[in-house]
Amino acid sequence: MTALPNLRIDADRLWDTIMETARFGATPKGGVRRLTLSKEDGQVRDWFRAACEEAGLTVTVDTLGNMFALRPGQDMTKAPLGFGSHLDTQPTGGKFDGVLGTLAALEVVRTLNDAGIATEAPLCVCNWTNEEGSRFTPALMGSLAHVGDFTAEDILARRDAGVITVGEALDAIGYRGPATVGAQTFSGFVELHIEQGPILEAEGKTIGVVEHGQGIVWYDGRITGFESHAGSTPMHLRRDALATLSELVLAIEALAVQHGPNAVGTVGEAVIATPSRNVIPGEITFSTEFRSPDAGTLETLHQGLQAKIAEIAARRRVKIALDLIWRKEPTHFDPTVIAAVRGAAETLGLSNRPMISGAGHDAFSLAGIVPTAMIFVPCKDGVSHNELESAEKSDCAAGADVLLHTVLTLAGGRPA
Ligand code: HGY
Ligand code: MN
Ligand code: MN
Repeated sequence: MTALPNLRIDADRLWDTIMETARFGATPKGGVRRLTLSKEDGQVRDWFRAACEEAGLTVTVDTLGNMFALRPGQDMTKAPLGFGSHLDTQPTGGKFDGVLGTLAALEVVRTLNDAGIATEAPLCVCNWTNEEGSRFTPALMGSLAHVGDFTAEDILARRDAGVITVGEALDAIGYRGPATVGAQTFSGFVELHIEQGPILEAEGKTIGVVEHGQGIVWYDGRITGFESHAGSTPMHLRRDALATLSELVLAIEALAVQHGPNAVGTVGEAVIATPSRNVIPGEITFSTEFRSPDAGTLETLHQGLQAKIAEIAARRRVKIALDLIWRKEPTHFDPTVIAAVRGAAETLGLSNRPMISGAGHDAFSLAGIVPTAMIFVPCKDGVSHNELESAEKSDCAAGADVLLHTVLTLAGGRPA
């Protein structure tokens, strides 16, 4: 129980900020296309910086564009409590993925300011660069570099499909900041996020108390067959890269189903090198991923994929190269922070249940270095990474109230 049980965020103000930022990259279908380090990302970052400074926060930006907005505490010898999320979106993204957690953190600060409340520990509102991993790999890029999983030099040199580097993209929007990656310290980290799945809505629960996160393995693949005439090449002589990928996609799906329900597998990208309607595809690049909350299952899926690739490649007389480009072991969040989240939900009289996160989040990165946990709220039909993504205003406010009281518990808040 915090010392201020009746304190609540301003639900209208939070909702208005979510709707206001949705215009940066707004799509005709009502979604948001705001790829990391794009012009639209630069616009929302500028908006976010101005809003943080207007709330009295001191904003610093590191080499990879991670944004940290600091609110002083009464004891400045303490490391700040971090909270926030990301503002970049998928190509067919929505208004809430990442945005809710980042703007709810700003709303918490605005609420504390309005109420004249000081916290013992300083607070740090975060906007992490490239959580989505769609334009540049890996996902969770800025926060993973922050915790040391990748060097800033490695990340700066990564290229998108248009061969622009992260460094060039940062410079194009003015967000290659002066601060050293990883220099910002935290006493802990809390992230509010829409569930991006169907459980809370189906059970009529308002709050997910997230205790674990799935492990994730990402691969880049290349299939090399042989281009030849679509009309004159007999079926038994073909080395068809697209037919090979089609078989591999179904094999990946079958592996995930076989190891379900705690396993998922996806092929999200496939590019025929030189497509032509009357040429048998000779070369295809693709990406694929597996996820599971169980490390052993991830390894089984990995081995199963290797075996399938060897069998299909031999039978179809093609070459299949697969590079494991990113592996994040399953995340276990911190019991103290989990208890603070659950306690806040109970204080607020909000229905809640423990959860495992299917999606990846920056909190997965931070959990490797400081006590961390997450708060989920429902989204409509569990849909996300889709322009239809939607959430209820009341649920967004409830999640932000849980974030507020979790912060008060962890950072020690009292009337100034
Ligand atoms: O891939 C993920 O889980 C996250 O949405 N980037
Ligand atoms: Mn997200
Ligand atoms: Mn996402």
